[in-house]
Amino acid sequence: MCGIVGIVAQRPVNQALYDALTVLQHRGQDAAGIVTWSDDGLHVRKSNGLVRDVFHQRHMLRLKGNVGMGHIRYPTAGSAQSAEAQPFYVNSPYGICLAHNGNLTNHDELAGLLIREDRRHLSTGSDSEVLLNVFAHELQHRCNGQPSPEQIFDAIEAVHRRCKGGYAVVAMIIGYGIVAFRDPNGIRPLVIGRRHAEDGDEFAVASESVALDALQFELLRDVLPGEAIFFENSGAMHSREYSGKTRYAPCIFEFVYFARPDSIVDGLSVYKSRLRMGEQLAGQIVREWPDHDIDVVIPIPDTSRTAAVQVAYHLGAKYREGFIKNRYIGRTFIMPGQAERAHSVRRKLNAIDLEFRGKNVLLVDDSIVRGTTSKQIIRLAREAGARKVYFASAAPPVRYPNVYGIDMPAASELIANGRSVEEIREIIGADRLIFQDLRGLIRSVRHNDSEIREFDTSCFSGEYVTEDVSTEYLQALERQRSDAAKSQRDQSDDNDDDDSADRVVFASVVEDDADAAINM
Ligand code: PIN
Repeated sequence: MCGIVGIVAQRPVNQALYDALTVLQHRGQDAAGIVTWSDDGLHVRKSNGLVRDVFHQRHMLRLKGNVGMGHIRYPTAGSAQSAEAQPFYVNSPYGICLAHNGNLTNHDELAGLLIREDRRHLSTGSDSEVLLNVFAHELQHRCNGQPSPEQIFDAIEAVHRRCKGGYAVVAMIIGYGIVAFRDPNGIRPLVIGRRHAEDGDEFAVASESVALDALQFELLRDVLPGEAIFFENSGAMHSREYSGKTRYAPCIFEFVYFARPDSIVDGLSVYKSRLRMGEQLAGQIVREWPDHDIDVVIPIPDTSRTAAVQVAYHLGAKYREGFIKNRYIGRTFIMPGQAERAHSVRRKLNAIDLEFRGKNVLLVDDSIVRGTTSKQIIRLAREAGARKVYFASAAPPVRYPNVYGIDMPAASELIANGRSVEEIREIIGADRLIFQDLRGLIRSVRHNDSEIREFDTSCFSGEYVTEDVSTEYLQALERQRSDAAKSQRDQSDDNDDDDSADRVVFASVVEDDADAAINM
């Protein structure tokens, strides 16, 4: 999962971009990058690591200009050591920088066509680089001199026709402005914000509205599925809806886990949807298990808290914070590699024994993906003295891989893939296991007066909204994502010490370059 931001302002944007990326950090901790543009050229800083580690005072001073964009990355597929940090850059037909959140499901086919037919060179395996080159190529066809909003929008329509998958994109056409667009199914989120300045409006686009809050921009609206936005450097905003087929089917997993609770995604409050998930889940527990003997409801921090409060309230049971989380350790779900994951729970969570001793506890989590942490947490609860340990998931079983940009394991590593609830219960060692059903989840997220009628629920249902996800594609993904494949890649890197040392030196040279201003 990744986070993106773009700003066109009347004053320097470096600090604002940094602040926005910091607020979006939960969407990826692997790499960060900012590019800005001022009269003396393009300024770039990008590297692997957290926002606070990537940008130092000297970098910030160099990121001059009133227009710029930023990205934070977590690799979508494969292992953590993937292509370079974003934004990516091409210099034809204009200098264009691009960053994206999502995943192209026809990446391989597009990459082949770009090289063979469009005569564009690709230097990484990243689909953001593919998107950038498709966009640049389509723009090249249409523009001769200053690009007009109409030409830019025509190029984006062509991008939509060629690219399949889920994507939210921000791009900077150097010297002209910032472009943003979203896939025709609106899978990945993207919002527009506005701030009134003394000499005109300032605009921003970002993956989540929390980034706008931090910058004190008002949330104007979501970018519509397939819609394209262009902010001129002067501050003028243009937009065009996609003329092709669209569906409004945002990724439901944003609401389950990824987005921050204080974000409004597609007009829906993430926080309220999680409250409703708890309410629905409690209803389901009462229906399926009317004579339950739950003494206390305990959330597995952090995401599940919002739902767990409502589960307890609607069950009429006590709500207690039984686990304390060390806040200086990364989120388990997005830590690469099974081995690290297996060790991480005790480093991350500690139980308060008195909340468990002699009690029948209901642990609530937002979802069960691999089931590895659930299993360890249930063990922790038993060691803390619980009499019975029940487990409830605010989302249905994750049975299928996500192909639209959420970093999920291979299907074979999802505990619910091909297993019944009873089999999962046995593996994780719970005395009882309850999953929210999909209808309950959809009902929780979809507010009555929302215009959103459907969601991408593929990781629960196996139905992919883009309808192009074939068995062959899923098999290739399985080969790429599986832990076995990852550790094989890790091993071949280890066996290749001289080569990797060269790569490090090369990377540091690139880094120095990346710091510098590129004059146009
Ligand atoms: C983690 C939220 N949440 C916890 C992410 C664990 C699945 N996992 C998905 C549960 S946090 S497992 O609250 O944001 O820190 O099923 O893969 O073991």
